[in-house]
Amino acid sequence: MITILAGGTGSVKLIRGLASQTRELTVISNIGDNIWLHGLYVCPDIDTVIYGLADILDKSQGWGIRNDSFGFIRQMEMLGEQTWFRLGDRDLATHLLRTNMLKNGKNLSEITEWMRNKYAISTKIIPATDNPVETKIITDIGELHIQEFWVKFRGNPEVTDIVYAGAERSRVNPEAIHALKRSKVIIIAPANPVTSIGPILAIKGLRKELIIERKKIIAVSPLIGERAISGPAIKYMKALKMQNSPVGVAEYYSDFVSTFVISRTDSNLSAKINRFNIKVYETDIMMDDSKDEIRLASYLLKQSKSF
Ligand code: FO1
Repeated sequence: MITILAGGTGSVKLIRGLASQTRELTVISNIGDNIWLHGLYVCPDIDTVIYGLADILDKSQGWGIRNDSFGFIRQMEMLGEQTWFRLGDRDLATHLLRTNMLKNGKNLSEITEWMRNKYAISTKIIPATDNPVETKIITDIGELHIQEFWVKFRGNPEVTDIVYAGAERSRVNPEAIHALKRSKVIIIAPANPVTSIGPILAIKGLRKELIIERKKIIAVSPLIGERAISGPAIKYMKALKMQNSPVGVAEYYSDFVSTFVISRTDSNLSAKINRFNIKVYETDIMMDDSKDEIRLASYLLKQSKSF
């Protein structure tokens, strides 16, 4: 069994690659991006993974459903509502059903399980916690929900800090702990370390469990050189005074990661990462198409045979 800690857009490619190699895959999903909008509970990372595995994801934008229409959001705009977060019409069904189920007493794990069954997905998807945790970006214009910072303000404000509101009160999903214990290999997706993996690590009890399992944990760098493969990782890392390179990511993960996969073009960084008592593998980590996704997934599974 394999478990992967993941965010959304940056992670779904590797998840798809792994899912093509094994039916025994579990995703522990970030929940810090979740947001209440128009009375609906939106879970972008969970939905991106579900849509990605169901092959209905809009791959060009990395979120939402392919060929969706936006009649709802146009009508909301006409009515003077805030429409900076563009919910597609078909995507809306997901948020509506989820919200109704929450109101009827189901928790996020149960709802996610129901959804993946509806889409006949064999990969298990576990929210890291069923409690509310929201990533807040502290900026020069005030505290912003991560979606506000990234989508409404296009990632422009100066970032001074990042907090995971609610994490200290949250309880780790017991199923996540069970998956970590049972897995032969645990993969940290090439996701934003601060806002996709960070909120998962902040949940009480989770990091402690990862430290116990360190020997079987392999992370894939989300950076090539000093550039993120996608998204605003560098901006967040600088705000937290992390070194903005794969070395900084390796250091951030060093208490629970024993193996780190970096781009072949970053081979000059291997020795620095080794100093954190982390083994380094170098390969092509870009995933531009499904062939790349399968290639990287197979590579990770091959390297982890020795765990
Ligand atoms: N990202 C955008 O940049 N603009 C949007 O209008 C937007 C809408 C949206 C709707 C549903 C959904 O699941 C994701 C959506 N995203 C949108 C993506 C999302 O903001 C992030 O990519 C993830 O939270 C990862 O950080």
